[in-house]
Amino acid sequence: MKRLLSITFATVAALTSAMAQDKQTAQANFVGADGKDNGRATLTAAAAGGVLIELEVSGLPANKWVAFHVHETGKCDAATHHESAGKHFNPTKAEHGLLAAKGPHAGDMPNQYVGQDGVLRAQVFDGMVTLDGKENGIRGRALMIHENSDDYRSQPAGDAGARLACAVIK
Ligand SMILES: [Cu+2]
Repeated sequence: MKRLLSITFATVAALTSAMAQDKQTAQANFVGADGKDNGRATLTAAAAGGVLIELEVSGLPANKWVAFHVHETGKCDAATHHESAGKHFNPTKAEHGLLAAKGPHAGDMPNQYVGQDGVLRAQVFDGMVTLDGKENGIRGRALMIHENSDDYRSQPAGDAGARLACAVIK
């Protein structure tokens, strides 16, 4: 009995450690252009690859399509207008744009619509990224919402304008 118990504990410990290393969910808290908290996202990795991103962000321009991307650096500093987050996440060195001939960046996602209340509520699936530690993993990188829509073609970032909300993926 004693031996069985110690095996069970060892198994639980091994499983717990495996789950911590290969966590299939992540969280991200948005920081607005003014440096204040303005929303959050929950990310869930899909078994076949790709990540579902569920988000709610407030204080955005109402009745407008806005660009939504993964940027390469997980640093959201409003004092730099969130330039701290760097360029789009682009591990395959593709061109920018979901509709570009040599695109897209792994961090390119479709524009999202902000309602009358200035709140963006969306569920977006990016099939080009993961939450694991591999080359296309986005944990430790940043989600970004822009002032304007992405034209899906202009280099290097779709002419999407100012960075209004930034969230480090944890
Ligand atoms: Cu962007």
